Amino acid sequence: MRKVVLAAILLSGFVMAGAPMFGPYSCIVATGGRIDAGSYGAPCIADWDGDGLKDLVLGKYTDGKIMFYANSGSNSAPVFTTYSYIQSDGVDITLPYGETTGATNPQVVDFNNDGILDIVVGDRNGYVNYFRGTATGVLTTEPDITANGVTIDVGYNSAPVIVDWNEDGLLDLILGQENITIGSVRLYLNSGTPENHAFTTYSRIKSDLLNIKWFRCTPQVFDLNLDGKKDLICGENTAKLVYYENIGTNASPVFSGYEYLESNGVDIELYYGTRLWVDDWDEDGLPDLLVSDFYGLVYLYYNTYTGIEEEAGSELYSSSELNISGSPTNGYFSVNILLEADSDVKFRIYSADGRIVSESGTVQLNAGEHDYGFDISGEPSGIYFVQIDTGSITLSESVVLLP
Ligand SMILES: [Ca+2]
Ligand SMILES: [Ca+2]
Ligand SMILES: [Ca+2]
Ligand SMILES: [Ca+2]
Repeated sequence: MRKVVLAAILLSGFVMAGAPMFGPYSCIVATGGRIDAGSYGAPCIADWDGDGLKDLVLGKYTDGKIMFYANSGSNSAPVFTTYSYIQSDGVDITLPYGETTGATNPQVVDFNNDGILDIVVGDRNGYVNYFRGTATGVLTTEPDITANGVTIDVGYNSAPVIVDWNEDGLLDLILGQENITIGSVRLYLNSGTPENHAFTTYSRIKSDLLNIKWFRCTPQVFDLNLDGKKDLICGENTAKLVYYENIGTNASPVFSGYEYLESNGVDIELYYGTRLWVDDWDEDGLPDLLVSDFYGLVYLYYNTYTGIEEEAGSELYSSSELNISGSPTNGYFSVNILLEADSDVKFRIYSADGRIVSESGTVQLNAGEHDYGFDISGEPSGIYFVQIDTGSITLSESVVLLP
């Protein structure tokens, strides 16, 4: 459904930076052939041994361990030979896995700002594991990450990302999960200090005001289209890669619709449970994709992006409009907006008694037409209002939700 909405946005002249384009894949190799995590690899690229060369850290489903391939080549042409398992407190890190799936998806990050790399990683049982680097160069096992003093537990297949989501200097936790009943990407903002994280409550990451839902979602956060704003890319169980371009700001990301990332013009669709990383593998300035799936190999897709779409025709609009189609509705309806000028807009849906049902962050939109889909099927029947606030004008229109 939202794929269709996105197409409508493109057709109506919405100028997008465009999704990156990728070529055919090759497999990352080491001595002896293709690197193979067994099943459900989860690549992470970081200079784990601190020699200035990026390395491959590879989580694996098969036994819940984390492989480390040191790069003995260069940063623009990595070379791998053998691996070792990453240890904590002197034993191989071994995380729970099971039921033909797993979530040993390491994030190498200096989580406590002491200049030493740490590892934060999910597991089958839904917890967020924290292995802290120490001054002697080894990891020590810390308690699982908590929120309000309670161990975070998403049920199954926790998939953490550590990133400063709101650009306040504190690393936050983005957390994918298996379950899609309510939503599958949580956001825990850090209210602690750079040295001591503190998480309390979470919100859910949304697109078009709806919670993002992908079964066994494995999110990553990178600026994939190089516009200076972090984007969201989700691996998921049917093995596509779902790209949410950030149309808000870097400190307040906003998503509308999504696109599947493509290889040679065709949706990338591997075999169950994609887990991804983004790295400029050949150092040509364009972010490339590393992906693994059920088969455990690590696929490399080079970015073949050639440029930004040209600005759409400079039609002039004499006034802004908001139109709704699909009302009365059982839940889903679409909104067409005509903007007379480039605007920073906020979307709001509220009920007849003034209750705000949902509200977006600020979205930067170009002059012209835009189409969005909304779903209010979870709300009681009645009259609702969709409001668009551009700062200078406010447009609103009613929609009737049938019982
Ligand atoms: Ca290295
Ligand atoms: Ca650290
Ligand atoms: Ca933050
Ligand atoms: Ca971006």
